[in-house]
Parts: sequence; C-alpha cells; structure tokens
Amino acid sequence: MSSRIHHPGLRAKVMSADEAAAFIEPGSTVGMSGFTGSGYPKAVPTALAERIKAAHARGEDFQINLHTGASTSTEMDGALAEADGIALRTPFQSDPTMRAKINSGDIEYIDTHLSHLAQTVWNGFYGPMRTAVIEVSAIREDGTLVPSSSVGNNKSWLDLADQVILEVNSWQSEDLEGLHDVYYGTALPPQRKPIMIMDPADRIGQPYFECDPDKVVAVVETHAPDRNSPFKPADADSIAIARHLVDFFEHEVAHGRYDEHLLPLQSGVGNIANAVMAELVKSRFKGLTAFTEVVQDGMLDALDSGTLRLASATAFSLSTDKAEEFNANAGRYRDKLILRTQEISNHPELVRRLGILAMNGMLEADLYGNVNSTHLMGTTMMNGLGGSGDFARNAFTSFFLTPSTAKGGAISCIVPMVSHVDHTEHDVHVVVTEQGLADLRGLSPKQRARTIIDTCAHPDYKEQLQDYFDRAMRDSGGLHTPHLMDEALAWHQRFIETGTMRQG
Ligand code: 0RQ
Repeated sequence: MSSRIHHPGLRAKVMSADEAAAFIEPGSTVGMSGFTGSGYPKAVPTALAERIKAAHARGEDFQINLHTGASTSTEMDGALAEADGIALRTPFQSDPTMRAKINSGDIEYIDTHLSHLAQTVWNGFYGPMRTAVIEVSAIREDGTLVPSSSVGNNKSWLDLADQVILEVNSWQSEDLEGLHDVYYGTALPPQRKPIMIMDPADRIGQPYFECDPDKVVAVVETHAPDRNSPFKPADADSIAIARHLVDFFEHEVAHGRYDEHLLPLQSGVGNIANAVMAELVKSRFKGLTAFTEVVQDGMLDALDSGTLRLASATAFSLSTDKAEEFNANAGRYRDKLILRTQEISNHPELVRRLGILAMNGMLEADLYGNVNSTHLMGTTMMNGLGGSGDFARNAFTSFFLTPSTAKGGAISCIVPMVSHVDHTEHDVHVVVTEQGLADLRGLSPKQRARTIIDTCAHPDYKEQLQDYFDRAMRDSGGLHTPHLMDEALAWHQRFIETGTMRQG
C-alpha cells in the first residue's frame, strides 16, 4: 500500500483501474486532470478505453463527454479517441488520433479560452459533471489532496462532480508539496472580488485541493511518468526569432517602456518558446519573472541561471530528461515556482494588471495582423487556441511568432487574409518571423500591411504579397483595409489544389 495515502477512509477505497473505470457511465460528462502532458490520470482512462471497446464489441453505445485542463497524452486522449469513446471534447488537445477524429467529424470539439472553461461548466452550459478523475501526488491525513505536476481545472472538477476517482501517482516528486496555490475565492458575478495578485510571486490560495471524502468512489495507485515529449534542438529559424525578440526587449528598455526586469513573460508551448528562453539566458537580463501557463525546459534553465527569479504557471511541460532532473531536485524550486488553477494563471484581470509580455506561436498572420493559431487551410483543427487568447487580448505587448514559411516553403505563413481568425488585428501588437520583427503598434491597417511585407515575409513570397497589396490598393471597394475579395483566400485554395501557395 502506498505511503502517499494518509487518510484511512480513502486508503480503504484503493482498487484497480479496471474496477474504478466501472464507475464511469455511458453518456456521462467526465472532468479529468491533465495539462500539456502533465498531471493526467495514467491508468483509469486506458482502463475506460478497454471497457468502451468491449461495450462496442457487444453492440452497445458507450461514449463520454470529456473536459480537461488542456492536452494530455496518447495513453489518455489517444486511447479514448481510438476506442471511439469520446462524443465531445473540450478545451484543448494535441493528440494525433484525437485530432484525426475531430477532423473526420466523429468527435465534437469545442475550442475555448482555457481560462473560460471552468466558469462555463459551473454555469451549466455543458450539463452536469458526473465524474472527476484526478491525478494527485498524495492524499493527506485530513483528506486534502496534494496536486501533481499540473493544477489546471482540477479544483473545479473536484467541486462539481457527483463522484470522484483519484489516482495517486508515486512517480511525482513528494517535494511538489507546498508549490501549488489553489484559489478558492472565485465566484460568479455579481459576487466577484478583485484577485489580489500584484506580483507573479504573490500567493492567494492554499497548497491543497479540498475534496469531500464521501464523494470519492475509488482510489487508484500508479507509478508512471508524465508524457514528456522531447524538444527538438533549436533550429536556425527559432534562434533567429528569439534573437529578434531579445533585441526588441532591449529597444523597449531603451525607450523606457520596460524596465531592466522587463515585464512578466508569458511564453507559449513548443520549440520557439524554448529558444526564446535560451536566448534570454544568454542575454544580460536577470531577475525576470514569468506569469504564464506552462513551465518548459527553458524556464527551468532560466530559473537556474538567475535569468528568471520566479515562474508562475498552471502546469509543467518538460522533456523526459528535464522531468527526471526536476523530480530529483524539486525542493530546490519550492520558492521559485508556483502552479495555480488555470482560471487564475490565465486570468485576463491579472494579465492586464501585471502587464504581461505574451509570446505565442501561430500558423499564419495576414497583411493586417489578424492571426490564425488553430485551423490548417481554414477547416482542419490543429490543437486549439489554448491560452493564447487569454493572454494576447490583455497583454501589455502581444507577440505572435512563426517561421515565415511551412512545409518546405510551399506555404507562406504571411498571407493576404487568414483562413480562420483566432486573434484579431486589434489583439496583435508584434509579428515575428525569422526574417524580422514587425512592430504594429500605432500603425493603421495599410501601414501594418507594408511593415509586415517588408519585415516578416519570406523573400520567395514578398513580391507576390506586394503585388496583391498593390492591386488591392487599386481595385478594393474600400481603402481602409484594402482587399480583393475574390482573391483573398486564393493562396489557400491554390495550396489545396496544387500543393503550393506559389504562383505558377
Ligand atoms: O507541421 O510538423 O507536420 O510539418 O504546423 O508547426 O512550426 O512546428 O510550430 O510547434 O510552434 O506550433 C500554432 C500549432 C504552432 C502552436 C502552433 C504546420 C507545420 C508543422 C507545427 P509538420 P511548427 P509549433 C499557450 C499558448 C495554439 C495554442 C497556443 C499552437 C505544424 O503554437 O498550437 O498558442 N498554438 N497556446 O508545418 C499549414 C500553416 C502552417 C502549417 C505551420 N500556415 N499552414 N500548416 N504549419 N504553419 C500554451 C497552451 O495553451 C497550452
């Protein structure tokens, strides 16, 4: 029996993952833990997928609606999608099988701002939540729960669900205890109060989840690592993008808009975000803070080097090696890391007050600075917008980053008109590609278009974009935001038909 379960009543509820999965009913709504590959339940989802497959083999219907914090893993999202066990998924995913079934129309997916999901579930828009399946790193004697490597929406799922299944994962470091800040002060309007965070280091909650032990129907013990996908070594484009950003930070300090400690950083997921942290570690900046969603490898390095003094997030998203290293030294980070509930880590009130520098990846931007983060060629879901919108709209400066081309140059990531809009031109201050950085602040639409073509477009597409813009200036109905409406999305159609956006 695990030494991590200190509550006698809950110790008596330990059972196998198969037995626990039997509590989940067909057609019900389930809230599971998990955020960018960390802190998701490791055993019950796989057991549930097997149960669903067996039910389907008997000719019975069995699907659930699934809410999480964000993306999980192949053994959770992948297994449940593979089993055709999901009717509805929110709010973010990145698993290839889940993505394929969303795009084939077999799974309904609602892509939503990560800070919004809990309140929409509290408000009943998705119906009642029957079961919560939550990974924790320990159960304390009084029944409170030590969170694991992500906090996400777990507090809300534990509060809302009729019944709770806990997974206690002894792979998670015991030194995580004390690192989390779970806020119980959120209320619905008109009872809302200000959220009293003035500095990313402020703590306003408690390190544990509350959970009525009588609601817990099963406790499952696991010893399994998080998903921990490896990062590719930074490529030339990522390094160039990161360098443009660090130069820009120097420029803003010189103009007195940021001080020597810049402003709290939010950095999205992926290799570019890691490269940005690596360039910051090489720079002269020290004592910075991060108020962000996810702690990646680069952020731990920045904490080690003193580049960052503190990082506040809702989850880890570490490579395998870094996760092992972190687990061996978690105590060292106790005063430098805070994991919060995602409605607080991503809260627009806090993003605006703290003056966040928000850096997020994108698929494409258009001449006017509208950004598509989610839809390939306008119709195919990639991952979801995640927290990018929570941060971008309220950021002090919102940056969107991408290589200038994709698919070996067949796609220009700067297009006349984006094929789907996640972030409007009003929320996008700076666009960065390896070619350069376009500072759009204070520019009118036509000025923005000229700046983006000049600084961000790949040389292979510059002339084509300039030609489009020149003809739009001549033939557009209105000249505030000039477009050729019959041609604005022709680049995407050309790619679909010929495999390239290049004109013949
Ligand atoms: O596909 O690997 O098959 O070639 O898209 O592109 O360049 O590797 O970029 O991994 O940084 O992802 C927007 C998806 C960028 C990510 C997105 C193809 C490209 C490649 C990935 P291949 P890259 P990244 C807070 C922030 C939304 C969530 C978010 C994302 C693949 O940043 O999910 O911001 N963002 N969260 O070839 C067609 C284009 C393309 C394209 C690239 N224009 N058209 N395909 N690709 N550009 C954190 C959280 O919320 C959790």
